[in-house]
Amino acid sequence: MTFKSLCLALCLALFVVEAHGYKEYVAYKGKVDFYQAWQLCNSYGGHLASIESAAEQARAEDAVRAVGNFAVEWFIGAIGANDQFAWIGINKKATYLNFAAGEPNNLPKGAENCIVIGAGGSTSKWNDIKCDYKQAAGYICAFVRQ
Ligand SMILES: [Ca+2]
Repeated sequence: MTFKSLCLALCLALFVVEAHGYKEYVAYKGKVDFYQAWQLCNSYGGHLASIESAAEQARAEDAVRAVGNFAVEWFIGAIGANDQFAWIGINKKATYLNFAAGEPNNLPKGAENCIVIGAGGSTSKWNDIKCDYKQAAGYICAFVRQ
């Protein structure tokens, strides 16, 4: 194997690991809005949680159960409107969605551009909510492990 092809193989391997890093989720209590939650997760070395599969949803739920429950809301890291959302921490369109029945309703009209897990009947499903909402119990950060 030439040096060039070895280097290419290593770079590709690193890219694959980076692209498919395992996310560890941690929920933090704190009555902060979306923007503060986003900054806090960044300051901890993670990102306000992106959830891209049912498996990741299950791990995010476990993180909440470690410190609280779903009778209250927990911010996760998507912004958007109606059913079009993007994960800000990883710059990806949200394709896995887990909204509660009747959500996202974006009410009052056009005002709900962030997402929380919880509330509304103690479900772990999602609800779109105002980004400056300050009554959430906390927020969930994701830490990508290599
Ligand atoms: Ca809503």
